[in-house]
Amino acid sequence: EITDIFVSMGFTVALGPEIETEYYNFDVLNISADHPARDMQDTFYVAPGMVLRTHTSNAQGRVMENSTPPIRVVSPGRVFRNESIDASHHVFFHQVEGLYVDEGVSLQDLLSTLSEFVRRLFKRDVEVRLRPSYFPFVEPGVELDMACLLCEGKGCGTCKHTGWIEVLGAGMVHPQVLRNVGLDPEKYTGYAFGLGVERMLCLRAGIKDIRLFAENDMRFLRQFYAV
Ligand code: 2U9
Repeated sequence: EITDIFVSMGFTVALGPEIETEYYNFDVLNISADHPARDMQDTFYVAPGMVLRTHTSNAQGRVMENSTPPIRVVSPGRVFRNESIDASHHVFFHQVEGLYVDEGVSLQDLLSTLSEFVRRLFKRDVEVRLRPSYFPFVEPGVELDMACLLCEGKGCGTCKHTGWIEVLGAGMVHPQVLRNVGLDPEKYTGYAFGLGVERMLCLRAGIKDIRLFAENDMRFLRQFYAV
């Protein structure tokens, strides 16, 4: 469903490998060798210089190296993080990461595309907002919130009485990332975004524990698939 929405907006789908070089998982995305995300705690190292990908944006360095703008691509798939497992964290989950690079791409393009995406995924005309955030591969970085689906912005336990729910991360592609793949940041700009698939389904279906997705309990899975 998520990739269908983006494909209908003109994105193509690019897949990457689950076992990845440090270069395409980290360096090309401006995550320097001393960045906390490189820490052994967060990343499964499987051989010297090789990791289990921590995000599906590992696919997008190669896409940018091998094509010329306009580039509109989404990358779905499984990712791995060396985390303590709890109701909202798991050592594997799924992401869709997206990228749009061309001349004149703006933060307004990001906001209008992602707000249309949220309306279509959640099947209602929900209000969204951007909030400043930080990711090493974008500048500025933002998080996109939507008005709480349960209380519609009034404030309740689900939204911790803020009226807003965090949906996804995004931002304008960092000029250094463009340079890393041979694109001139004076000529091209881009936006990028990333979302957790299980998180989207938790929000849409009211699921409170991400561990349910990994337990192979047919009573849980049957709700979502015609089996
Ligand atoms: C390129 C450059 C930049 C992808 C992005 C995010 C922000 C983000 C997380 C959301 C929840 C992953 O599943 S999650 O833990 N992702 O917040 N991802 S911008 O940025 C890119 C991608 C590719 C070349």
